[in-house]
Amino acid sequence: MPLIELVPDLDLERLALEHVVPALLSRGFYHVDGLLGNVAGDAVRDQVKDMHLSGALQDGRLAGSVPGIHRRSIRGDKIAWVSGTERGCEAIGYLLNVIDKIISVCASRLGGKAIRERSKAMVACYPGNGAGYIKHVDNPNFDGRCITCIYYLNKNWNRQEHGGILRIFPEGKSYEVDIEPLFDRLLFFWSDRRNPHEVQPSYATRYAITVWYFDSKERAEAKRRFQVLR
Ligand code: AKG
Repeated sequence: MPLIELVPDLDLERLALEHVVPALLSRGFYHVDGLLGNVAGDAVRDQVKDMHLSGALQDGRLAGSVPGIHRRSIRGDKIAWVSGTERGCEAIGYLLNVIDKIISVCASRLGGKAIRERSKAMVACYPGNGAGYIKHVDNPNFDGRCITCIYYLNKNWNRQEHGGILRIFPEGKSYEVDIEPLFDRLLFFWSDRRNPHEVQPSYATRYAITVWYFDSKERAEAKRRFQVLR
């Protein structure tokens, strides 16, 4: 990995305290641009591109199947799960470390949630063939996922030409929120029914990395009820 300028802990703490926590508590989502800077952002992007080009990404799976409906008309991404410690995933590991630091500062300030663990990272690529992901809720049934964090990796994205917008439909609100999947942008939102969202058809290769942070109590209960997610 090239020498990168590390994001200072103090900046991450300020980001968490001054922006992420208030926005999650009031609106339920927040995004920040320029999280890692160009050098580290490029290193993450290169690793994701390498994974894609080497064939490491596989069709994203559905929680269940609907007879007669093709998977790709529901979700058309290709994905891989990584911990960030794998060879060739060092920059992704650094990104995960940064997100973990932000969430660890937020954790005790989000109204009684106990956020101590997260999923592996889902590296995702929409290949640019018009595939997207229909409107859905990440955690509709108390599976433990509490905060969704998505880091985008796409340079020179033009929504008119490339589509690929993440549209959030905040519960009970009359407006929608459009998030462009722009390079070095990190998005946070509650994973439950407060934030239904969709990925609109994407006409250029669209990369993102997603992690889900768990509420420990809900997760423990979910593990008793369901098969473990990941
Ligand atoms: C999902 O994987 O559940 C998504 O909704 C993807 C969102 C995105 O990539 O913007």
